[in-house]
Amino acid sequence: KERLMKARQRSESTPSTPLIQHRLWPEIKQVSEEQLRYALLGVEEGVWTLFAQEGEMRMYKREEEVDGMVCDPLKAVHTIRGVTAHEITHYFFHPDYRMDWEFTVDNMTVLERVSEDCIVFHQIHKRVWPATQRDSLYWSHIRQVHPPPDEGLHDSWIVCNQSTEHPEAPTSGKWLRVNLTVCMVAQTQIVPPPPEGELITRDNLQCKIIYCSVVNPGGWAPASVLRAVYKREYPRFLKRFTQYVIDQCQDKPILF
Ligand code: 6CM
Repeated sequence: KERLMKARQRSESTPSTPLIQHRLWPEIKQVSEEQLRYALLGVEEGVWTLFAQEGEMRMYKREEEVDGMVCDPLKAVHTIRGVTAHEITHYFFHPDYRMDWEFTVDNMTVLERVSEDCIVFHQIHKRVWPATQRDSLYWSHIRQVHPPPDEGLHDSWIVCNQSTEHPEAPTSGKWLRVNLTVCMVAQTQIVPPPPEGELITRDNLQCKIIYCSVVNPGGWAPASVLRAVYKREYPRFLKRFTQYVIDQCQDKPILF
């Protein structure tokens, strides 16, 4: 039974064939694996500063500037109940739901559907006065984490977003293009386990979430305004997004 389960997990975490054959695959593989390692590293004291905390949610940042532009790495950890890692990453990845929870975006376009597990997006972000409006162009990849997770975890999934280029959306004079590296790692725990012989219900699900982001604003933006916007918007985003997934899932069968 154990061997069968391992084989199933191995095949589920294999990227799709169209993705492996795509020009972006070597980069997607390398960045996603690197992001997963980075997300799981934790938040070392003295390196990361806690800037927001509410319930189980903790948000940390490191203040960093590149060529005078604020590029503060952000790491957030959260635990929610009643949903699985697959459900969390499914709603984060799929374009159908993006505009339901993503309030910092004015417009989203799917530029290329590479495969069921990879999409190239173009987004126009809401303008923040007095700065120029920004856009972003990135590939987004979803996968179950392989090898299977540690003891105590049922399964783990990741979505990784990374800036890229695409002939259908060259940079224009209209927007400044941000450069982003974002990942969301989610891990299902069965807590408390159901009584012997009973099926798992949503009352037995707990999901640990790690969200990491590094955004280069791509051109001049006042540092104090940018940091104030991030301090307000990132906690808003994570609270809104996780509540959205809980609401979407409550009356649906569990998606493992
Ligand atoms: O990860 C998040 N959303 C994903 C889907 O949209 C995706 C997008 C990341 C965008 C990252 C932020 C771009 C910020 C652009 C505005 C810069 C304003 C500069 C002017 C300031 C004076 O990964 C959730 C992103 C939540 C962001 C708060």
